[in-house]
Amino acid sequence: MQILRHFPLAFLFALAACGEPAPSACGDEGITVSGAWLRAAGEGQPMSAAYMELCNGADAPDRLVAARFAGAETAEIHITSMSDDGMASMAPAEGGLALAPHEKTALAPGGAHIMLIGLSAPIAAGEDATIILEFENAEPMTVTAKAMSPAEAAAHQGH
Ligand SMILES: [Cu+2]
Repeated sequence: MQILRHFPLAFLFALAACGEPAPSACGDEGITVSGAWLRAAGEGQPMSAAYMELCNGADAPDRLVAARFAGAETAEIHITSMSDDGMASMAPAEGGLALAPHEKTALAPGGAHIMLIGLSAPIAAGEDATIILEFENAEPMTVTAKAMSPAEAAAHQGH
């Protein structure tokens, strides 16, 4: 089944590139994650958000469908959108987040993020958090995200 599903896509890529293998920014090892971080959270703060870049090195589309963090009651994949009057709001991503083949998908402030809801303990800046990502096709993946203070997060967004 895998071969039948992948062959026509690989064939199309080969045609499009005149026989050259399709260039991939993601390697050929399925999904890779880079630059994972999350917002540090103080005492009594109920929520945090995690960000990262996902790259789908496979020839088939995939989806980030769920995330888990042991230090939170629940984790949701959220999309931020801007209304016509400039108000930002966020909502769970219906059906997860699409990961196009051989493309980077960024979870970043102002856009998609993993909302960590119901924190059981503060998250100190510099602390490592372990987040598990679940995909429609790929195997679950464990990611280490570094907690950043508000100042560090603001500087990080600037580059
Ligand atoms: Cu959110």
